[in-house]
Amino acid sequence: MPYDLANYDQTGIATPISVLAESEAVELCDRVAAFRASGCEDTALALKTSPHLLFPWLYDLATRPSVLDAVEKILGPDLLIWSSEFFIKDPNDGGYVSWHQDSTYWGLEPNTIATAWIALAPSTPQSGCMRVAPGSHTLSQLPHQDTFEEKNLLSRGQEVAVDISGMEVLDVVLKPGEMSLHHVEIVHGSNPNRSPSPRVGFIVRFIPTSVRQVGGRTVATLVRGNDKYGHFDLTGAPDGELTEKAWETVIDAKARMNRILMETAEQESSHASHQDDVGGKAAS
Ligand SMILES: O=C(O)CCC(=O)C(=O)O
Repeated sequence: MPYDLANYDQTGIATPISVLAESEAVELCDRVAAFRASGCEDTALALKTSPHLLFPWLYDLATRPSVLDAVEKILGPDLLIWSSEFFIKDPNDGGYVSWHQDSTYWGLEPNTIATAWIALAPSTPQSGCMRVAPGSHTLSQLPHQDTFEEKNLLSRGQEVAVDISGMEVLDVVLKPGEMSLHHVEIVHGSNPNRSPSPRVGFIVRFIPTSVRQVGGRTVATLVRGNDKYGHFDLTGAPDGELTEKAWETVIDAKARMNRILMETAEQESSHASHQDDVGGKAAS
């Protein structure tokens, strides 16, 4: 079965989708490299914390008609960007991504959520391209464990706590300027970069305006259509590159999100200890 937009509901992945010329992607990749080499002390934070709200040229990339047209085919006409981030692996830096489902900690409902993975450099098995288990999004939410492993590029090193060795795996090979779209519940991960050049993916998380954040109110960017739900405080394009206002927006969004995630984790652990109590009482 081809992994195209027409089969996305069955496979959970659509790839490759051409969204910009290879030469433009290479130019953008050079801008990312220049920023990384600039000595700015907040480089890592900026590249990980919704950089589409910090750099007008990344906002433009995330909202290109070629990107939004493809996303609209999956999520419908009213689209928000919930977040964006870079996943960069330098040659032989050992960075990898454990098998996981994105849905695990995001607290978004329902699960009509898609990630655009836009390649700014070649993404191949040698450079550690993303790998997905097509169809695994139909398994719903699987249990995960946090490993906090140093080389894992995920913040908690989360990985699925089920044996996935029997699943079919697809290498999502992309040329610079191509993207894939994946479902929030597809099982995916990636190996380290063993090629001589960096693997650079710009990742944009899209939701329809009907999706809501459980446990609190945070920020999203309306990029197509209308928002008749009002589940998020809406932001627009950044007013310049790394401006004070742009940073304020990003830091505020990050703080709100962290608070929600912390409160959700606390509620989950108190629910679990209550269950233990109940279990203990029942057993005694
Ligand atoms: O870039 C990678 O290798 C993994 C990306 C990923 O986990 C994601 O986009 O959700």
